[in-house]
Amino acid sequence: MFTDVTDFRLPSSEYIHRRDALSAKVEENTAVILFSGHAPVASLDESYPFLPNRTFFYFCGIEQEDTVLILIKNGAKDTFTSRLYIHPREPEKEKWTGHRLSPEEASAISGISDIRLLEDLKGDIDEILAGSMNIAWDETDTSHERARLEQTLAKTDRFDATTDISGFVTLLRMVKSPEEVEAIRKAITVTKESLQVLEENLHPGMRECEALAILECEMVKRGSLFQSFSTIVAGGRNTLCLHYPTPLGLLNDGDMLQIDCGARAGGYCSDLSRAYAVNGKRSGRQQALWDLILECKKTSLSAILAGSTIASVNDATRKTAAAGLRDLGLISSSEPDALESCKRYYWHNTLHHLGLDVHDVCEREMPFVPGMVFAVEPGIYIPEWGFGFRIEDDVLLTSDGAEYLS
Ligand SMILES: [Mn+2]
Repeated sequence: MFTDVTDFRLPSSEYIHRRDALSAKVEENTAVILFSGHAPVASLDESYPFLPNRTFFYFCGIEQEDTVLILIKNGAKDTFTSRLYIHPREPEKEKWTGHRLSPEEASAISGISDIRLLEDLKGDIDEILAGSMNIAWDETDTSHERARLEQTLAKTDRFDATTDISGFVTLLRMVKSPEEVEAIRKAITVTKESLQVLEENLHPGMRECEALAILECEMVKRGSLFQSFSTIVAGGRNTLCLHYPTPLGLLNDGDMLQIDCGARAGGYCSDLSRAYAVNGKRSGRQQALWDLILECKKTSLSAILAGSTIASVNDATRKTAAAGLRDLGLISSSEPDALESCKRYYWHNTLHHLGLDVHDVCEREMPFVPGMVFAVEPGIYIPEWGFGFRIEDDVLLTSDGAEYLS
């Protein structure tokens, strides 16, 4: 099986639709200004990989540094007049940076016809500020670019007339369109195919880093250059560290191996966790924990319904975990509050939203509605037994309940 996501992206109609949805929410006479940002510096002239600001990306689909999106709503129209500011094509610079988007390419991706050059940005912003327009932006954006705009605004009387769109964008992002679900499905397929290759090659004596290399190789080969998060590969006692950061250990005969990984497609994340017996056969205790986690998963899945909340799914799942841990003798009958005692072994939340971010933006208390996508990951960790694990799958909430995407 080989799923190729090198060219996968959402159609520009998605971005047009999202801008229309935002336009219906902002007041007349507003300019929304969003920045793609810049790759953070790792050290000296070395940078971390670039991931565009997610609010910016959500409204235009552009993945190029230093790009600026301005959406203007004025009295004349219900919808935005949209402009995108990009770097010019510069063959000399592109010897180092690689291909920069041409105006035509930027237009095809975003569905925006008015593509301008960054050199026009300052003058255009001055013009907007000189008028009586309100400024809207994403206040969760920590980029230098937004900080600079903030300084400029502080010198004008426009500063008190700024609007933060991040809350509304969170509500939009929480419910996925069919195109977004398709992107997440693609990302999941890449992850599953990569896990399959690892499973076929797994054997005692292998190092954690070799398992990591197999997974990364398979995901990158399929076109997922940057994963949804740093792949977690942990064997034996290392499974007791949830975000185990140094996968160099040996995978021994009799160990469990925890994998938590996710490829990306079209900017969208997947998030799967698997637990493998390194020698291919689970021991008695490993099987007992496996059965209990699957039992928890069944509870979680049936608790994910329209109207449920993150808290209600957590509570239902913990009840199943507590009962199982009592049966295994890990919570003794003398402990009066099994749910409280369960916290010794059940360390993290059961689920989170999944989308452009792996732990996607959300209103935590908000009741679920169809179209939401979750990663569901019940996990139990037993220090006395020297291991623990989670099994994680991604689901779409439909009007009939949770449907597996993975
Ligand atoms: Mn997860």
